[in-house]
Amino acid sequence: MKQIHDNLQSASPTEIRGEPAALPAGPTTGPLTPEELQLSARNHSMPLEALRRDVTPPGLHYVLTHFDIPDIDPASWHLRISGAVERALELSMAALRKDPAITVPVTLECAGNGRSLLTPRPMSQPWVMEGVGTAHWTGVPLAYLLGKAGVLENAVEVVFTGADAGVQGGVPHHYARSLPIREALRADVVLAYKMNGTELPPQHGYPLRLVVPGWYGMASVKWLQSIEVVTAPFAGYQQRVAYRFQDSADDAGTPVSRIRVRSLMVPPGVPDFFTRKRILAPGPVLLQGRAWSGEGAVTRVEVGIDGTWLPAQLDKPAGGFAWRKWTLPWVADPGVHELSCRATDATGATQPLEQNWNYQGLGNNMVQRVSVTVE
Ligand SMILES: Nc1nc2c(c(=O)[nH]1)N[C@H]1C(S)=C(S)[C@@H](COP(=O)(O)O)O[C@H]1N2
Ligand SMILES: [Mo]
Repeated sequence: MKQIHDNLQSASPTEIRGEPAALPAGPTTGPLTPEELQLSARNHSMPLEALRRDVTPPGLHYVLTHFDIPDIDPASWHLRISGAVERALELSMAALRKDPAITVPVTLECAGNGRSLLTPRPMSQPWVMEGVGTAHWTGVPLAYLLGKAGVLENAVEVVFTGADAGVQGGVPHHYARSLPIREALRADVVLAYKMNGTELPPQHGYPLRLVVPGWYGMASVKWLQSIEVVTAPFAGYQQRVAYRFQDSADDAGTPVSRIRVRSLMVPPGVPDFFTRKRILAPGPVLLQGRAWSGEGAVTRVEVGIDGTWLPAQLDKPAGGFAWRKWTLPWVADPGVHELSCRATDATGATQPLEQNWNYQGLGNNMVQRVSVTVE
């Protein structure tokens, strides 16, 4: 196992032997492919009814895993901190649990959320709109450990590498991402070993993961095994090729970082099993949902009823980067209605009515529309 990892770690794209790995085709308008179905069965979203809860239980929180979920023995596992530091560190789980801990409520959202609603549709995990969840993450502040190691003056980024490996875009690699030094030193960036007060589940990064509040999920590296302080920008696959806003395959694009403002609602009434269209009895109903943004606090949520926007009531947020509950009382009258919700954040950014297209289908935050038959 270690040998395979070491080979992957040092392999460059030109060293791939044998059959080249299948690359996904470009964006398509065709029916969902078996490969997309396979990905969407492995990587599940959060059922929208879970928006009723402030904190998402692990089994309802969305999951996105590029390769396989590693099976890590916490007794032999170590976290290595190295690179442009005064003292390299090697820490066991037992040692990390003795360090000071913080708990941070964080809304995580996959950068590809909403991808399957795009036309043409980029070929990857075909999220609809529920690739999101909010958990309380407990662990050691990253800044505390970087302080212990002593970051050198010439450091520019910190690279986080997971234990999971595979091939993406024809390139063998461990899942790895970097953060600029100033983000890595934020007080709320955490190396978490607990989710909602209990041990991290295997699919969420056991025994240790990074959580970067406010950033799209790709930054929060799971199954963390090493942290390297570097003096030049990291050029790993998940940094330089994946997670970029691009117009086309050959556009260098710009990196994806913080979560764009978004809101979702709990679809009212009951669903039709197959279509999931909503059926609701006439009369008063409390519409509710959650809104979040990684750019600044959510300042406004409006609910659209057949195209008329009404201001929703906002509850107190649970934290700087945790979603905020909104409610709006509505009296449903018989007929077919279209409900929607739209949030605005402190930067003035508002959710678009139509999605701006990009090549990898990232950063989608267009308003959700729910069709309801009142009868
Ligand atoms: N090691 C590792 N970390 C990872 C990933 C991965 O595939 N491997 N996926 C990333 C992506 S794209 C997202 S959206 C989040 C999902 O976190 P969750 O599965 O705990 O919700 O984990 C991120 N961290
Ligand atoms: Mo993601």
